[in-house]
Amino acid sequence: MISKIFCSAVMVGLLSSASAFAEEHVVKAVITNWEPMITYAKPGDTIKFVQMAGHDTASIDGMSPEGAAKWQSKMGDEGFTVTVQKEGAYIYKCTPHMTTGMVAAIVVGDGAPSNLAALDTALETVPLGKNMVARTIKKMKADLKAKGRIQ
Ligand SMILES: [Cu+2]
Repeated sequence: MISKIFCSAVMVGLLSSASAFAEEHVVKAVITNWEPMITYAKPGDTIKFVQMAGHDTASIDGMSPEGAAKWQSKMGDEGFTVTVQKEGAYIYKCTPHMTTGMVAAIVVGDGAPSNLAALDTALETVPLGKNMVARTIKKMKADLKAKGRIQ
């Protein structure tokens, strides 16, 4: 009886710790695209960027959930890793190839990302490669719709 209660307490402890089940998601730089274009993750998961010769990875201002940390890798930083803690949608770029479409998305958490409206607002202030950011948001929304996560 005592050991059963103890085991239950341990299980609750494990389940409440996001890092205990954190996953690593690999995103590849392929020519001037990110593969996959949309990565689905849970809070606490990591995103690892590979095949980075000639590329960097950087968050875009206003294109992450409220309070999320920004990131900016060095060029060619093989295996650069971002840990996503906040739920919502993140749109990121490769700086040299942003205007040719090297823009992608990370969706963290379940259901509808809470910052979709904020992304649309921030889009107006993107100085370069705005059409490519818009294209990525559109594809992400279509994918979320197909998954039944947004209307
Ligand atoms: Cu690139």
